[in-house]
Amino acid sequence: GTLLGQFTIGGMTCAACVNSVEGILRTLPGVRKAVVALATSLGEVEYDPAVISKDEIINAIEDAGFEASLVQ
Ligand code: 9UX
Repeated sequence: GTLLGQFTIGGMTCAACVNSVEGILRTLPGVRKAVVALATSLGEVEYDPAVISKDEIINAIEDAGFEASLVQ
């Protein structure tokens, strides 16, 4: 199955940041879809919980130099 995770992402100040975060998310194993919005600092990620966890998704965002926290 696939779950939807919503994350608040801090530190994005331009469209290139958004592309960077989306690119990182889309390379992660288990991530099926990732959409990041600059205006709301929100990222929506469809992922397979058998492959990757919410914490691993957050860690990947933070490793790239942004802040991330779980919305739900
Ligand atoms: Mo450009 Mo966006 O260095 O933070 S990618 S401002």
